[in-house]
Amino acid sequence: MKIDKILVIGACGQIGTELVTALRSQYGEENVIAADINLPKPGTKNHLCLDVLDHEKIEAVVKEYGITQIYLLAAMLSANGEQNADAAWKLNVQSLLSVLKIAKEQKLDKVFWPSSIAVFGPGSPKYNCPQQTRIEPNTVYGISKRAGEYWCNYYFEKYGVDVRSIRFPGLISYTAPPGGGTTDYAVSIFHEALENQHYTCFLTEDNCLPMMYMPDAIRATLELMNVPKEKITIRTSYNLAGMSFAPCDIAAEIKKHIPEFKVAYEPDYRNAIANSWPASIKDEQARKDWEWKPKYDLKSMTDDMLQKLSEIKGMQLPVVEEVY
Ligand code: AKB
Repeated sequence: MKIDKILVIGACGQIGTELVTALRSQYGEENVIAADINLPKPGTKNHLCLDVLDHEKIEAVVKEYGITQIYLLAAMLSANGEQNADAAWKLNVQSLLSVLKIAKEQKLDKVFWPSSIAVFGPGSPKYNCPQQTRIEPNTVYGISKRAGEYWCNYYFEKYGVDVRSIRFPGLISYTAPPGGGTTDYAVSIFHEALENQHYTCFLTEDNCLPMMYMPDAIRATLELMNVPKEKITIRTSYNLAGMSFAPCDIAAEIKKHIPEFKVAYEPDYRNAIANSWPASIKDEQARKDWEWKPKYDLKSMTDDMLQKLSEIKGMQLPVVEEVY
């Protein structure tokens, strides 16, 4: 029987940190190689230092370890991308082209590559944005993700590379921080609420965005990668919905646990990026093709985030009496 050998590139990032753990429980620790440009935490097993722009090195790793699947997670997100356009384009697109080429030449079984709701632009429907619609991104990150989606489709159509992709909303997690995105506020707000009972938000209070709790995002990735090939009808990238909220909604939810919590609003350039994206997403194709269904909503995500983060920080959440 053929053994699946998995390479996760960008393993120390927000998705990678949790995905590596999930993949290791599915495939076994020895069969999942975590690779990142950053050094791992001491004691981490099966970790390689790897620059995703080093095509020869990735190819050598694939051959040496007999890799059958690659999860390519390294990317520069929307906010940082606007400040470093050339570097963002190079990192986001060249790395994908490199992996797709290796997948074709080394006949890999599968590739996973995350896209984003950032592919949508001001011309896309604001609410319940569907899979197929006007898609005209106006950020470097969004353009790179849209180009990447077409490259995935191209390698599937032309060379049969089984590459699968999800357009992730903003991701919220307590294990690793996000790095340089527009939706990062939805993670920072929890840390600041617990530590300082105050947060200054870089979006306006009503700027609503699609979001998802990391356990749902990890489950979605594993489900998509495990579904039989024939069931996949989208070879660009699947819309995926979790929940939608604005800063004032999440602030109100946190206040239920930390009544003294206050938020100030000082919108910056990231507010315009958020304005160009849909407020909510319709994911009917993912629900149809691989029976996708999110588990977490704003309330259950907030309860869990505050619980887990206060444990990590060694803090006690105040006991708030419910008023009936
Ligand atoms: C970002 O804010 O750039 C990312 C994303 C929506 O892909 N979290």
